[in-house]
Amino acid sequence: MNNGPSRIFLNARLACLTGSATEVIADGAVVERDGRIVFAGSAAALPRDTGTSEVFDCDGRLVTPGLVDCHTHIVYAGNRAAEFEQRLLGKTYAEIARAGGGIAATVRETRAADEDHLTTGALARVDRVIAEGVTTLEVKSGYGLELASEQRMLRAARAIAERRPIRVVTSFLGAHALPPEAAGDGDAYITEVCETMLPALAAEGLVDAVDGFCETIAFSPAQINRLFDKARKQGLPVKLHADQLSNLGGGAIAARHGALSADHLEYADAESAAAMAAAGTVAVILPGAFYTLRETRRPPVEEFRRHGVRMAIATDCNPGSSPMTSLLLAMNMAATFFQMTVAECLAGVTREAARALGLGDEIGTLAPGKWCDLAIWEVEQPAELVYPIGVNSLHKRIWRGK
Ligand code: DI6
Ligand code: FE
Repeated sequence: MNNGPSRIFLNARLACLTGSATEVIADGAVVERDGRIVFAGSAAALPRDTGTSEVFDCDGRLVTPGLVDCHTHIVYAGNRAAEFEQRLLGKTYAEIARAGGGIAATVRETRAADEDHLTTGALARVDRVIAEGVTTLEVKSGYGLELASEQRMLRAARAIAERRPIRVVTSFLGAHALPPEAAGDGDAYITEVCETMLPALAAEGLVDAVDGFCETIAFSPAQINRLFDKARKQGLPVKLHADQLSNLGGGAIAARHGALSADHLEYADAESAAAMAAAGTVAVILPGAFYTLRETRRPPVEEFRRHGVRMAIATDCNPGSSPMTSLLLAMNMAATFFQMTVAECLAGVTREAARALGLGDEIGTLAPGKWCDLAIWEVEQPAELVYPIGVNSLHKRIWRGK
């Protein structure tokens, strides 16, 4: 054992998320050494000499794993407030996209921005995410749609982790939308993504996973299959924007490639749910996009439960369909819109979100060996995190013991 500085967190009401998500240990303690948890459990079971140098009194507050926002497009330039106004006048998201707005509008602004501008813009949003107890953040590219701009986005994502105490996990989303210069040739663009962009970005260490948007207004199942075959040949995990606006069997496509997650899923069917359960593909529920687009079709949560599909919840923070940085609000929406339980909501932003990033062994629960990422809340029960609307009850956030 080494003798680095070490902390003990005492008088915690501990939600470890190792068993039932709402199980709370009333007199809990967490011992940290070198940024990792060495003990989490009832104070009565504490080893006699913990060798800790610093005591932190939680004063009976609820302590959960640091939150994990496992699906964001938080790096981008500009905003889409005007498009929001158009939608209020009756235009749909798909109509705006077909008319050159939507994702394409953010692509124009993002291509014109330098890396520092992208990082600075993202940091303003990341600070709001951090203020609500998030300790791990997934960040997608996908507003560049050509090598240099995708690269700037992913470098900006990496820069976030250099400038703030947060872990950043990147996803290369070159297959987000067809850029205008592709002149409608999706097959040729996917070839470019597979043969040029992905190898270059992966070689620079910018790609933790490969994502795609499988949709009638984006890429076909055949094109996504090509992309995922390539990604897996490069040894990269995959995840998919699936069945958000229509059912293209996206959940099953993701599962067939052993994807970490399939995300959105409003139109997913029982077949996709079964395939995802068998593959261990996490369903990432994104109520912010459902709300913003005034979607009426709900993700098949009951089907996911029946098949044993793990469910995560994320913000989908992006300038178009989910201009939201609050994971607490996302939990509240998942509960109210989709009738997800408090246990599912809390597990969805911790344990299952970690699993959706392939980090289930490192974060997401409070257990020995995991990173000591904690959120300490001014509440006593998990339900108090989920039921208020727009209330941030964070007391303190601990990232790797600090
Ligand atoms: N689905 C979404 O909800 C986001 N991307 C995607 O594939 C929307 C991105 C945007 O509108 O800018
Ligand atoms: Fe998304």
